[in-house]
Amino acid sequence: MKTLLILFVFMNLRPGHCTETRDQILSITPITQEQVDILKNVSTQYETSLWQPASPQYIKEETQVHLYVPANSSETVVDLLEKHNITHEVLQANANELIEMQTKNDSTDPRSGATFYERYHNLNDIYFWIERIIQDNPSKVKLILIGSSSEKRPLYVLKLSLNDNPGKKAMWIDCGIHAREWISPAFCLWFVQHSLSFYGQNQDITFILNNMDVYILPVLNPDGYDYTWTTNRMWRKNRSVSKSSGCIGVDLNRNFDANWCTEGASNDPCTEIYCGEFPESEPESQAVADFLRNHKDEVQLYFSIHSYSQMLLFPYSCSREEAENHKDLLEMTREAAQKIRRYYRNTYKYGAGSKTIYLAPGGSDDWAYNLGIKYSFTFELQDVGQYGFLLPPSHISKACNEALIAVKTIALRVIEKTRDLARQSPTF
Ligand code: 0X9
Ligand code: ZN
Repeated sequence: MKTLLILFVFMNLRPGHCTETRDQILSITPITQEQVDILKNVSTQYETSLWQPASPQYIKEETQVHLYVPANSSETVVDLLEKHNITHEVLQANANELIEMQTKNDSTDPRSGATFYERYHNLNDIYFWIERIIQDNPSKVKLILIGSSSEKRPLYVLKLSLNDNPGKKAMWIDCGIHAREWISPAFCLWFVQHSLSFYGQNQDITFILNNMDVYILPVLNPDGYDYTWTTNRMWRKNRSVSKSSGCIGVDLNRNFDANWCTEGASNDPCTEIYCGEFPESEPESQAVADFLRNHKDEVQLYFSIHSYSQMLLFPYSCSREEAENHKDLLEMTREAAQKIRRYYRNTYKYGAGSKTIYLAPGGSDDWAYNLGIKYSFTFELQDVGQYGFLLPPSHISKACNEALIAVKTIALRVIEKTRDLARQSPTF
């Protein structure tokens, strides 16, 4: 009986003998240029979604590629890789299950001890959350409507102002510029909750909020985010319709006016890194740029939250040039990465974007930097690819705490530095 049972289990586990093939996440490492070309081809010609890098143009030899392969193309894709001897391994054999886990809002499940902030939320729930935060904290949080998306959804910024110290500066945090990076909006919610709960309790957050207001945009790309909940979990761009091609979406992190649409972006509307018709052609990027232009004397510190790959990046990504305060930025991210390692035993890379990840022009961090916000960062949160964009809800708390300690470390340093500067400048 036991032998029969083992035989039965074995037969059902044999590749190609599964009752049902599921969506998979593959990690593929091309070695030769020929393999690179084949892989570029596979990722564009077959129904797949390239996770890492963001576009086939960045695929290079001896660098891991993460590819989401839907069940219906998995046999063809794997056969092609095998035929050309391209090294690959399965990171996730059942991505559908991961998607289900992320969307199941198990507040009704009594076994789940997860709090609101340890779950992912759809756009409507986030709008409701914003409303509730404002109602519950009328003296601490203000709601600012900075514009609307291309499908006319509101773009709300929360202003946290917990203290009325005169001449207070501010930091900006945006989340969800890329639709599929769900841990990012989760972080914005986490940050607000942490600030409101621990102001007056935790020394660092109290000091930061005594010296800075915080502007938080929880979902910069609401149309894209909503689309990942309703239709395509792998969507990256916004949802504006290109007149010329009929293809949909602009990569909002290629649409800012920082070496716009040069190497590392594409003018093809059908690609994932389409830069748009002109800089700030999209209502979402324009709203952010307008707001920051109007608050540039106040905002000293800029954060844009992405995933995945565990990196703390700073300008420039739009060129190989070094930022004028490169040393300061490097030191700040080094310290933040060290804190993450010490407190959470996790490794984050850090450095200028163009050298640490890839050349990618038109990004919000570089644009904000050039506007005069000299402390400008992009964080890529967890993980490094095991789950990628499908990071399970049980990982939210650790991922957010890591990002939180990095934000706090950098904010404290910025306050310290700008205070020194203020002391140095002559008083009349
Ligand atoms: O390519 C991007 O926009 C970011 N990586 S992601 O995988 N989340 O898409 C990196 C952004 C780094 N900064 C700039 N390119 N300015
Ligand atoms: Zn991103």
